[in-house]
Amino acid sequence: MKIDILTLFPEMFNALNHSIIGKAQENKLVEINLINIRDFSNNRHGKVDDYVFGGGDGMLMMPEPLYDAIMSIKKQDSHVIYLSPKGKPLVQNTVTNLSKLNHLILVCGHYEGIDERVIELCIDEQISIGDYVLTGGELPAMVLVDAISRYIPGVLGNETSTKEESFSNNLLEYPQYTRPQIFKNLAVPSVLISGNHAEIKKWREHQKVEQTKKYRPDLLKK
Ligand code: 4GT
Repeated sequence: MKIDILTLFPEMFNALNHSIIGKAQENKLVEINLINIRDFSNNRHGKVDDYVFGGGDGMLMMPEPLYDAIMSIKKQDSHVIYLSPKGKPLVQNTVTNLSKLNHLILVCGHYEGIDERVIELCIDEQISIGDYVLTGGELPAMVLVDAISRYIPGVLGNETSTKEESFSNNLLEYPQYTRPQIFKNLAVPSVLISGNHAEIKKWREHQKVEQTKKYRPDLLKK
């Protein structure tokens, strides 16, 4: 998968050069391409923002550089996403669907956001990562890249499955333990060291429901 990210702050995305997503890039499983919107400014000072018509605080990203930046990379099979608090709240099902696409273009707003006409002309879908406001769309874009990359074959070791994890079938994961068997007087549930794989499977399925009841009862109603 190729992901083009349009931003005024490409350096923020250095976070994606580490750990699992960093490895995925090295292995060419996901190609992340950062585009600085300022490079598309027609102004000799590199101006990319302007005052908001009608008044109000803050600056808005100008339409021209952003439009030109998007159009310079947009192809037939591109899916253009604007990260925005107005977007559809991101859920695991959206993540898996997006992971099947060939080319994503992620548009990151900053300041007060972008001119509405760019949304009208260029954006296929708006996505929000939750009901709160941030200073820019960069962190949401990174959240999306991370969540999607996990579903690209080869990104997670084949020992790590995305089939049995939290939110698949709207259930949370069962609790997990490693050594030592007793830690601060707390023992690992005995079934897990019984060697009885059928019992372990049964226990884990039961725990998924218990964990969901305890932490996210709202998921059980879905
Ligand atoms: C929150 C989210 C988001 C922002 C979210 C345009 C300028 C939007 C600042 C940006 N805040 N973007 N995508 N909840 N702020 O996803």
